[in-house]
Amino acid sequence: MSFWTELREKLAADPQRPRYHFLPPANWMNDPNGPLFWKGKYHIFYQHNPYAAFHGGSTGTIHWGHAFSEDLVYWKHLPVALAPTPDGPDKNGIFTGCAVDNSGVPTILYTGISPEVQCIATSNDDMITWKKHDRNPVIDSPPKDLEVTGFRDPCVWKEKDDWYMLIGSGIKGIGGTSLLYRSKDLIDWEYLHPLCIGDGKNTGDMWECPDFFPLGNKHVLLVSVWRRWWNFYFIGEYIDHKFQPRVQRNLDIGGCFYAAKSMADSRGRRILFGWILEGRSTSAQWASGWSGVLSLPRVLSLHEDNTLRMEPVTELKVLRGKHHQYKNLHVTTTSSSLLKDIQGDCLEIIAQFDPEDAKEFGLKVRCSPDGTEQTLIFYNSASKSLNVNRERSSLSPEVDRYEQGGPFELASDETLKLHIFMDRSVIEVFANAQACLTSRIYPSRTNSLGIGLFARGGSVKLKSMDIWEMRSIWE
Ligand code: DQQ
Repeated sequence: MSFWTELREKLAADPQRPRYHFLPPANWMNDPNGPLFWKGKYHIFYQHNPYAAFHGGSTGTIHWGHAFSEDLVYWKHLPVALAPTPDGPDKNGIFTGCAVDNSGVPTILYTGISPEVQCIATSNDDMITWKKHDRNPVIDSPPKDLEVTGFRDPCVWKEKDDWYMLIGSGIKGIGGTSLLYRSKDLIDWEYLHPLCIGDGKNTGDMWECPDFFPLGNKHVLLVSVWRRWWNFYFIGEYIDHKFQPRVQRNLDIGGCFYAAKSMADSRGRRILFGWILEGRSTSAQWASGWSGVLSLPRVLSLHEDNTLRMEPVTELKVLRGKHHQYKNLHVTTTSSSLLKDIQGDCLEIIAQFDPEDAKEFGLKVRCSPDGTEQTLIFYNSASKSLNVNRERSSLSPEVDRYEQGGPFELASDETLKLHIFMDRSVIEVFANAQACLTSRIYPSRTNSLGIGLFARGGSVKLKSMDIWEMRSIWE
């Protein structure tokens, strides 16, 4: 059997590999790159090592993988879009960037390394093959008068006749920033100024993967904080090419969601994707032959309090199979049994709780019958936080066990709606469309499939719970 056939069979049989989240045919992926709605199709590129399940740093391993979808649910793989050119400015790797429609010419702007320089490539066959520009790199160094912590991940948009570009960066000793450039033709760029500068202590000293777009009557800046694995979003006013952030929040409180990037589609929606990181050792990733998953597409809109509303795209409903429903259950400290007629590792769950006096309440998922494996997804009313407890998620020594979560506050008398997508090792939670929490678990027992409800320090009422068994996107 050939190496690739053997790998494909191994991946198909892997019980941890998600079935309805996009991921490459094999090996490594990290950041989503250059999402673009082009001729009725959603295109997504991604950081990809096609040869093994590790990143490889600046050793020339990182390419741009490519796929498209007609509905944001079912994806088709396309050939690798960009590979390092030996002796070119990207010989050590094709890092993150964006894609734009330049009057009918799909154009990618990306970072070549090392050193970090900005490059451009175009396609004249509807994005199947790409030609790198002869004048690469189009920006060969950071602004001379700045001492920067990094210089990568261009994000480009058009205003009237001018193109604007943000480059992820940081000013040494001050904090993360996004550097703003302007161009008439995407080739010759003039440096303007930092769009805004963070405070290093709170928001980190290097902002990777900036993403900047209008939403309602505001603008949103997304940044990924280098080495901290957090994405912040800032909402504020964009006036005279300066951005004044008014609101700052964590885009995902789980800790397994990074390098978020968005696109606008023909329905006027702003759709967000992120890289779902692994929660297992690097040796476990190498041995499995795959690493990294794309998040489900999230629709962003502006909440009345100027924070983000985040919801899964409604197209995902086509994946719903068998339906189970529960209503009006009173959950107390002693109700610990698992639900009888439902179990699974690929489920969509919508649970609505009316909090009573419980200090903590929520769901237990991926439970083995004897409880040796189980994962808790819960609200803590004392610390006002949403969390995933992975202490007993797996018997394997190779996985992360620490709790994940962060601030999320219910108003008094507010119902908690947890919209949960479980896809084998992936958990994505949307709470009241206001907070998202992405986590990873790797149960080791084949019978860790049970679901239950729990309350601690009081009781809670489950108003309703709908569960669907989810189909695979690849069959
Ligand atoms: N990943 C890319 C960089 C980016 C980082 C390299 C963020 O371009 O800054 O794979 O995860």
